[in-house]
Amino acid sequence: MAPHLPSASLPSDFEWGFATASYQIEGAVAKDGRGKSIWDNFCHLEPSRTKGANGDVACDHYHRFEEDFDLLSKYGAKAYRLSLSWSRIIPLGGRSDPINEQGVAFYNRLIDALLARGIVPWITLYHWDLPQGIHDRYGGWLDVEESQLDFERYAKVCYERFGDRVKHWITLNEPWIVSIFGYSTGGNAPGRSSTNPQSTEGDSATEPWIVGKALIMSHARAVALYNKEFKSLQRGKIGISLNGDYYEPWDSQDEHDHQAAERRMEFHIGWFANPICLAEDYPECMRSQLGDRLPKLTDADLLTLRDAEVDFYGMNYYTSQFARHCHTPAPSEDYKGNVDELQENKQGLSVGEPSGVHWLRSTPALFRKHLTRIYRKYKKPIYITENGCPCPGEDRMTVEEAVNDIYRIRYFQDHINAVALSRDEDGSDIRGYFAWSLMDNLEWSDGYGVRFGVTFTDYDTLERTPKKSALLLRDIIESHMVSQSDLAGVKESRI
Ligand code: PNW
Repeated sequence: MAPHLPSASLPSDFEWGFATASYQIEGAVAKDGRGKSIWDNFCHLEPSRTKGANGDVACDHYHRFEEDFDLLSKYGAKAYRLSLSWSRIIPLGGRSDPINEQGVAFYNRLIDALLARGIVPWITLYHWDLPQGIHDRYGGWLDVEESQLDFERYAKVCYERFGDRVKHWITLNEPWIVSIFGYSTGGNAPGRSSTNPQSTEGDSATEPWIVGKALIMSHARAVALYNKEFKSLQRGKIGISLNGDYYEPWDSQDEHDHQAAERRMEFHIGWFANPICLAEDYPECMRSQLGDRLPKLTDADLLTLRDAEVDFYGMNYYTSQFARHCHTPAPSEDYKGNVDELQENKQGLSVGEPSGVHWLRSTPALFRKHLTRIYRKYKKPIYITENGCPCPGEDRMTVEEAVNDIYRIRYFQDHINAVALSRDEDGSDIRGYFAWSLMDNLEWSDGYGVRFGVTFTDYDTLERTPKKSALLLRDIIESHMVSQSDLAGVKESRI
């Protein structure tokens, strides 16, 4: 049988590796002077809103990072995306609060251990773990002015302390999830909501939009600072990671559903990408639906955004859905842009094969459409900063069963092929791919049941066991790194 030749290519300098986030893996929450974050408190609420789980120990990565980085080497990773815990570095979070040298030393150890193995560190400054100190002081992200000054100073400390060795920065992870899950549905910390019976405080009609502006401007200040004071010396690159599904019309014959699909993506991505990538106002459809609930971006804000040009668009992608227009959304759901989201279309066709978590079905063909749409709209080089899945039934599997993760292998193959196709056939500039995640970890409000890792974590013994996909990702990616002339031959023979 002829060897399988992929239909599209990736360049030999394509960046790839695995991703994690501090609170999901580190544990050691009270060690070496770390301050509390809003996730520490949220995970200890009674009754539990995280299936009884918390990050007190998590994967104990704090004490086991050498072993974990040996796994990265074994898997052949070129790069590794990690996040910093703000409250390890500045325990109370604020711009006049003291720096915790032991926290800085921990991240220096991580960075040096990666570099010693020849692995490129990609650092996310904020992956959801806001210092509790500034939440208590002024409401955290609810205070647009205060929070951006504190985030800017935190970013500055990180550039000063780590920027000699770190050349890839991501300001924020998924501001959409931070705003909507944290302040509209209340499913994530700090759990504020006026539509969630478990929440005691919040206003879902206004708070998420205020928080969105605080995140946009915090990002902008951190990038503007890097571009002005650090870039020429440190020669690094900086961007942001945005999540967002691709949407197809539920009824392909209905023009309203076509508009609903586009509007849904504007509410998901344009909300952040218009100001951040284009230095423009929010999408028009948001302004017309939300009116004054959406805080204005002033001329001064837009000037700061202009000084905050990003080097890349970090894309977190997991799944896609169908969009159906609706005229009277429940107030708890108007953040979707007056759109119903469905996993089957009008004909009953599923958007993709179900995974081990209800919200995720495997949708590689729509991933290609998504990549191409984002590249054409925002015109930035794209790095996929998260992509992955749990296998069906994996939450109930033994380690022996879980390591045979055929669904995940197929998911990676199909999604990486979509990356290569969007590059080759549609001309998108896509430069890297990070699989989520290096190991099973605390899946936020889903606790430890949902397993996204390529490494199995035994939460009793903390033993790690590589799954098959961990060892195959390199082959999957390298199989696309055929020489251009080979590929031309393949294409020729198809004609
Ligand atoms: C991302 N959704 O969050 C986060 O960046 C990770 O920390 C997380 O572990 C990973 O995806 C897997 O969930 C998301 O419901 C959470 O569409 C939920 C959704 C999307 C992304």
